[in-house]
Amino acid sequence: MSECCIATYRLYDDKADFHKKAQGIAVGLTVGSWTELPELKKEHMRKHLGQVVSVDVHEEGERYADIRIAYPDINFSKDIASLLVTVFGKLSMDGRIKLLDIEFSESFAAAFSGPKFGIEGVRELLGVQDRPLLMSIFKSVIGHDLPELREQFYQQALGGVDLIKDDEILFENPLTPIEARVRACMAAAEEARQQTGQNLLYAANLTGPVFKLKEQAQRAIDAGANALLFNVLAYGFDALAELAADPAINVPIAAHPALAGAYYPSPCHGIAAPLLLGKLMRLAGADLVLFPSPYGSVVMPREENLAIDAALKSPGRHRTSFSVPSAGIHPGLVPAIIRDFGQEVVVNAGGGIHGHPMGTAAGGRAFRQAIDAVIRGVGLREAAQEHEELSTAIERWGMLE
Ligand code: 1AE
Repeated sequence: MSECCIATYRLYDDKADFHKKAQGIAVGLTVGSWTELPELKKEHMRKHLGQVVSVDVHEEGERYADIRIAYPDINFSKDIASLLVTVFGKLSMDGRIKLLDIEFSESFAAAFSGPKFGIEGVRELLGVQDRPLLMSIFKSVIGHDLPELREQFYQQALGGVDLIKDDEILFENPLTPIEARVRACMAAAEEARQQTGQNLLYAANLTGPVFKLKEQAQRAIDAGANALLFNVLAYGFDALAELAADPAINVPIAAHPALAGAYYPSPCHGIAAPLLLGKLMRLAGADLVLFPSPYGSVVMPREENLAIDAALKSPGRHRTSFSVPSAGIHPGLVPAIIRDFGQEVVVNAGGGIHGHPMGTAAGGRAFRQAIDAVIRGVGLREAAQEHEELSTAIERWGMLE
């Protein structure tokens, strides 16, 4: 058989013949009909025909089957839209079925350049090798003018964060258009660097009409942006892939998971999180991928988090991407984050930094103190005895023991 991408589905049904269903999908999503074709036509269509690879039926509890189907590469072009429409286009609306995984063929994967920087490249840009990174999120961005955003940025930078990202809901607006915002924030970054000695990446939110994204990215980069934030699922994976493959867009891209909840949480519909936020994000070229953690305000089960992390970091053709477990993160969660994700992780917080009772800069310092304590093998409570910022954060938000 020629090169194929293999899709795995979980299909729920009380009484269906799953083998027959699988055959129906393999034929229906490729040549459309098979048995009715005359022999000559069959021969001609054979190279396009989907093949059932396996059917694994589970009868205990709710009845379901995990079905694997191979789709010949010659049926679709080498872009993520064609692949997804082939394997789960109409099928996504046809009963209780969830797309769990796709194994990309060698030549399909080879059509994508993947992350331009990856974990290694981002670390190199920052000059930080020996600890998890810390990212902070602008909070309260709408309605603020440039001096207000600049001050907010400066305070975050003073706290010792490695990356600062725009809030994903900050779009082009007359008060803080992207070029002016980037100039103001990068000037604040330089001012803070004089005090902290620390490099910093600012991920400006890339927004606007889809066909103008590259132009917009270029303007941000020309203004000094050294990273970008991108709402990948709103624009589509191929928009990210185009940006990541463009040599002129020579900065890391952080993928925001906005809209992901419309795809992954149901057990019997949608696209599984490890595929959506792991495999596909890495293939499309995200250097950093945000997703809800198991412990914060918006949560995702721990096993799904770990499977995303594995998809982003496992050895493979493309550079690895940073996991950025997010939403409701505070310093008391740092031990759990490092336990689950190891050192190759970005600790990311908005409210957990700006909401610190001693202010935004202290919020950043509390996180850095927590990270340093965990790396040194010191308990947070013990470290908190030496650091007022950390002890105040633990008093405010507690800690996961
Ligand atoms: C899963 C995305 C998290 C995010 O974008 C965000 O803004 C989090 O903010 P906090 O840390 O919950 O305030």
